[in-house]
Amino acid sequence: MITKTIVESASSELAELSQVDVVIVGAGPSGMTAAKYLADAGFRVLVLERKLSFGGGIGGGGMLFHKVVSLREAKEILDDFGVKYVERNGLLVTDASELIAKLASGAISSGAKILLGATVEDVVIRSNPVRVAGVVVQWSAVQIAGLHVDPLSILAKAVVDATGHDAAVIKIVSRKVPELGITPRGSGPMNAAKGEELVVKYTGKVVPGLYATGMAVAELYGLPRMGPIFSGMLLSGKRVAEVVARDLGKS
Ligand code: 48F
Repeated sequence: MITKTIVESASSELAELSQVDVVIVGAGPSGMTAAKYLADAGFRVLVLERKLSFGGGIGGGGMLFHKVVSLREAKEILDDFGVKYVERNGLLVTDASELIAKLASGAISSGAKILLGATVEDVVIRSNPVRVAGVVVQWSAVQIAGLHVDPLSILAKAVVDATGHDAAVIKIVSRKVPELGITPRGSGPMNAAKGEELVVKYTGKVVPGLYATGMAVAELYGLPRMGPIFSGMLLSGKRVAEVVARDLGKS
């Protein structure tokens, strides 16, 4: 009965999730922030995360210290997710574990689905005009084992690369669809203030159907890395949600 219940529940839900409004690749800070705001705006949102846990780089914080910091500009987002913070030296200080838990909880409570252990290894492309129309997903366990198992695809009106320094989706599109003209530059050297500002400014549409948020934006445009400060990731996640919502016809 246990197996029957799991298989029945999962397969009926996976069938529904084979076509959604927005696929977000990566359950780090930018991806989970984007997921909540898009779900709040009424979109069907699926987050695909390669690991068996969410949070991305938050858990590692700054050299494994358990506190992470944000600029005051991210206060409203922390409040929206119910994350507690104290102010110190002009920065908002939160516990890394609380930030991870509440970003995920906020996204899920707003209606986003997060699938763990699912690696995006390719994209679906449609022509006339050429656009990204979905992602190809493989169970991470199959990929790690190096087994030859055909993957499944998920169609979406918008795909958001929230894979951090990997910029995984951007790199796939750059390599496989050269006519879309994407050339990721790799992130630049550390400059926290500039990096925080520019990552939000450059967040948005990359090519038709594909959007970037978080450190994937820095990797694409060669923006400075900013180290263990997370406001840029949260603000970038909110920003990409606004851009996608506008492009898909809700704001
Ligand atoms: O790296 P990550 O936390 O990305 P982010 O939201 O935030 C970056 C910060 O953590 C930090 C920083 C802040 O100042 O510099 O680096 O931009 O989260 C990315 C998530 O994407 C997953 C990965 O496991 C991580 O949880 N991921 C990466 N590639 C894939 C993927 C893939 N191909 N398929 C699915 N998930």
